[in-house]
Amino acid sequence: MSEPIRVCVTGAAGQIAYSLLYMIANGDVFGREQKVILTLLDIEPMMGVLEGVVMELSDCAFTLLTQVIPTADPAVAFKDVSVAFLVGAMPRRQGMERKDLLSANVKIFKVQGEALNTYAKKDVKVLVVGNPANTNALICSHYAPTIPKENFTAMTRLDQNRARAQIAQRVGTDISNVQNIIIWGNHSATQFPDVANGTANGKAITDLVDTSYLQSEFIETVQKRGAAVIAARKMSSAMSAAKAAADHVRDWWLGTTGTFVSMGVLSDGSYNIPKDIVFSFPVEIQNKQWKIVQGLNIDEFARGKLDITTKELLEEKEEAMAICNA
Ligand code: NAX
Repeated sequence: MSEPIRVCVTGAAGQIAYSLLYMIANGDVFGREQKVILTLLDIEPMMGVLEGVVMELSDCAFTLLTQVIPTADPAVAFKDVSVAFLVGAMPRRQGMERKDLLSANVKIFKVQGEALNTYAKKDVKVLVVGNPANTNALICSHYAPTIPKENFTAMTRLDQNRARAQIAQRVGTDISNVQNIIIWGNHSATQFPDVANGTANGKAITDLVDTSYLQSEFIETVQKRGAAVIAARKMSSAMSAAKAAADHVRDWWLGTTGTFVSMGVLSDGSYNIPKDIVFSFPVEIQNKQWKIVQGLNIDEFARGKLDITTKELLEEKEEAMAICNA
């Protein structure tokens, strides 16, 4: 059994954290041999609720959970952390413009970037879940200049998992037989779920499923899945978002084997995506380092989709920077 690592979850009194904390403490993310100290950050008014979460974590009697530290102070939450799940963000309220949401959340991620820069370990791995996740990750990294830029990632794994499940159902096979579906771009309705390199039961998905479905209904179903869950549940995706966050960080920590996964990472210009936006690419991971999968074919249809999501990310970046510099 190795020394415990410090892991921070923000938005710890919220819905996603409620499922995510269980998975981390149970060994589903860092393995069954890795002890963890959990630091739980939320805002001051939520400290009472957070106390209840701490009680439940205690009552689960997790053998890998060494200590739990609830706090409203980022300096305490980020102190010496090896991994940070940045889940906490301002939810979109009725009547709120997209711009207002961006403004509120960009400010949160600026503060948290600065705090990570000061208090976290220099090799901290950061996953941003809170929306707009890609742009929040960019801002967070911008304000944490002493931490390598590749250590900031945004979550598109939920979109990948949704896409994989849709194809498994369509083909009539188990999820485990479906591989290498890619989410390109922003975690938003402009994302491009792409099966061009994907396989089901070892065969090309494009040979098994008709193109008209793949180029329309499939893409829209994945893009709008979050809204469909809200319409049915009256609350946003939480269990599936937590599972995706756990999948993302587990693969980052323990590596991938022979298949690729999608992560929002800082673009290096691969696939002609402009540099310096956080864009979801297919990646492979070894020794806790991700690498963008190279050499995949991008046809005219795909290029059109990549252009749309790129444009949105460039606009978000410009708005976010203006807010930060105001
Ligand atoms: P909840 O509203 O249940 O929880 C959010 C928690 O964050 C609250 O407890 C709130 O007090 C806390 N919080 C707010 N500001 C904070 C701050 N400055 N520091 C620390 N904590 C703070 O939302 P939940 O359903 O858990 O969703 C959290 C975020 O995930 C939202 O931004 C949501 O849009 C985003 N999502 C992102 C997904 C992705 O795939 N990237 C999918 C799921 C989810 O929609």
